[in-house]
Amino acid sequence: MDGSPRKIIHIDMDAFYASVEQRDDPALRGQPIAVGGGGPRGVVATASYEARKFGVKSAMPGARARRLCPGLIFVPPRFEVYRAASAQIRDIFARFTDVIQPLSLDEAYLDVTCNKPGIASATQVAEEIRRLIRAETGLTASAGVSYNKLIAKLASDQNKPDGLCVVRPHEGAAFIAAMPVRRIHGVGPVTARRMQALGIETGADLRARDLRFLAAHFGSAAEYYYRAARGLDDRPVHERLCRKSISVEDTFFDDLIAESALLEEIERIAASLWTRIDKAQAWGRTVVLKVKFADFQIITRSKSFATPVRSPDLLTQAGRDLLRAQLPLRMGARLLGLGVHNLEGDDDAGEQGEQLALLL
Ligand code: DCP
Ligand code: MG
Repeated sequence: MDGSPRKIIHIDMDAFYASVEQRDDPALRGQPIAVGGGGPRGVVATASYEARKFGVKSAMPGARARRLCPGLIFVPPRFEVYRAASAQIRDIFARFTDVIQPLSLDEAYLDVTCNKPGIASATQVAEEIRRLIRAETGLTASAGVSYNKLIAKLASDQNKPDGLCVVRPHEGAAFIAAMPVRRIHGVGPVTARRMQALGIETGADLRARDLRFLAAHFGSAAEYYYRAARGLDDRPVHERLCRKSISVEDTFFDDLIAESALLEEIERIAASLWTRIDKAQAWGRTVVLKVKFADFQIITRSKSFATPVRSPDLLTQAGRDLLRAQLPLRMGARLLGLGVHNLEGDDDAGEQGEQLALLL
């Protein structure tokens, strides 16, 4: 550290897809809406704040959402419109800095330590960006302003929607102490459950454990958690790395051997993978299954298609087929994973890849 803290902003659009739909159709304004499939197998991509009051949220099956909120209006997604809005906000970011790291269509980190207009206050930069986003896109964004990525991202969520939250260097440690650990970037659902089993629920609980304890339980991630618990994070804001694959995996408390349990698990993993694929708007041609056995041996099996996999059903089917080909397993599985590789660019994302000639 050279003594002068960085100035990092995390910007995240509010109820992004839903806000775009409400912007473009006045009849939807003030209404509980869900963007996504309303059919029997559909999933909610996002919900308007009016619908969230009923408990409707991202990744929820459409049927459940309808039960929670009987008046819910389902709107089919229009990805090309979301991409256009995303390009507009990125254009606004670029007026302030070139050090931009988009995380998805609606979210990015910006390092504004040195910014193009030469504005000294990062808070002022964030307010200016929010103002321009509203003026040019008709949408609202929330911003977190802090001295690192970890805290800026947590902060942008703090006063949503249309909110701003600033966490200064001397406030960072206390801010993290109050956070549930599952909200800390890098603590996935599996790690969060393991931490919970160890009595670690909040940042303060995490901070109370020493590095040796964390290393014994979390291996190479221990140092990151140790520093995060103290509000420290040196990760630089960088341009999006070219993503090679997207995957989801889950480690089980008890090894799984029953075929029904394995198939049920792979379906759950496929659903969660689809959520990520959809959010990243990145589709791949190759579906890869990973199995880690009780003896830690890992196998991967893949299946490639002529065109990218663009439906959750096809993804689930491919996962199931890959797994079925391995059944019965020679011993219990301690981990299952599913991923897609051979990703394409966003360019022809609108086209539906229905002709799925099997190559392999
Ligand atoms: N998205 C999705 N499936 C998910 C999560 C998100 O398709 N499981 C899409 C729809 C969202 C967009 O990505 O509009 C941005 O995701 P966010 O998590 O930022 O959620 P929102 O912008 O919708 O709401 P918030 O106001 O909480 O940021
Ligand atoms: Mg958002």
